Amino acid sequence: MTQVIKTLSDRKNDYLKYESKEKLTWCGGCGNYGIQKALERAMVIENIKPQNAVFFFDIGCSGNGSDKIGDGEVTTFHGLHGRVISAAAAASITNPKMKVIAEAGDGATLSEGVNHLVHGVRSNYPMLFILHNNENYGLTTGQASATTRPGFKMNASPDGVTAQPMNACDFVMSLNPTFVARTFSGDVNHMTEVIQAGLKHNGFAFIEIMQLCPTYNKSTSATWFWDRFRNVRDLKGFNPQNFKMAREVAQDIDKEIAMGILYQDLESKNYLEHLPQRQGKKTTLVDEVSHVDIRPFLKKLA
Ligand SMILES: Cc1ncc(C[n+]2csc(CCOP(=O)(O)OP(=O)(O)O)c2C)c(N)n1
Ligand code: SF4
Ligand SMILES: [Mg+2]
Repeated sequence: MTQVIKTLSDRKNDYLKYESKEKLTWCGGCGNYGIQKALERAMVIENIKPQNAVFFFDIGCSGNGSDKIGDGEVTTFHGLHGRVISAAAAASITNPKMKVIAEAGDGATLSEGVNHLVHGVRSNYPMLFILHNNENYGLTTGQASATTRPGFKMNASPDGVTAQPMNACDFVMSLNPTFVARTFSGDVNHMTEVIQAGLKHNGFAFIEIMQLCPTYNKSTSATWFWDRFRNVRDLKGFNPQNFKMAREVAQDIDKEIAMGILYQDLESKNYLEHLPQRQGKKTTLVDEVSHVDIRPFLKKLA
């Protein structure tokens, strides 16, 4: 912790580049404030300069972080609902020299865009993905999402939700992932640590952040989460390289919720490293496209 503070104060100018002068419009107590702070911190500690990164945001309260990071020097892309992974994946494979970070809510990730999550994970694109799981559709005022717990009374389901909730980490683990982690928006230090690990991972790093939404999700409060969280470091014999063990601890999202790096394949090869046609290439697809002479094609069209 002392080291983190020292690193941040030594790199104050780098840190300020990630800070925004825009007015933050999330509700009081919203978990998005902490998530944004942790991400900015992790970028600075990992020494990733704004010009070497690109941030992709989905639609929703989480997506509204798009104009709340950096002041002109940070590149952000605010896409369509549920489509953030496909846009970010394209960037990650066309220019792997850039650090690609994508963020989305539980609605976008596990309903509208669940297909993109599936293929993002199994393709192992070189990117960090952060799921803001506030267990509801926040921006559209508190409808139930795929992670809302049964019985919870939400706007548009006033008698209580009846469908079973998805467990995001367990779902991702069914897709042969190479990095799965879970953390909590109320713990900036823990989030920073987990995001740092995700930024260093070679492949699709999936991080679920259990996010507080005091406005619409009153059932899972900070106290509710704190009573249940168990840091995997405190679990006897836990080894994040043991997939079976990881899947087992990821299962419970009710009584004891495991947080930390649940699984990481330290030998992971990303999507591009598996592609025969990219072997031995020193250039990126972006470099190569910029060198293609399209004049002959244009002449044909003339
Ligand atoms: C395809 C599509 N469907 C629905 C919407 C309307 N919409 C905008 S934000 C939102 C809820 C977002 O919920 P979530 O993804 O969980 O993000 P949160 O606001 O909770 O951070 C919905 C349904 C939309 N913009 N596009
Ligand atoms: S509705 Fe919930 S997620 Fe959206 S800004 Fe307010 S507290 Fe945050
Ligand atoms: Mg949500």
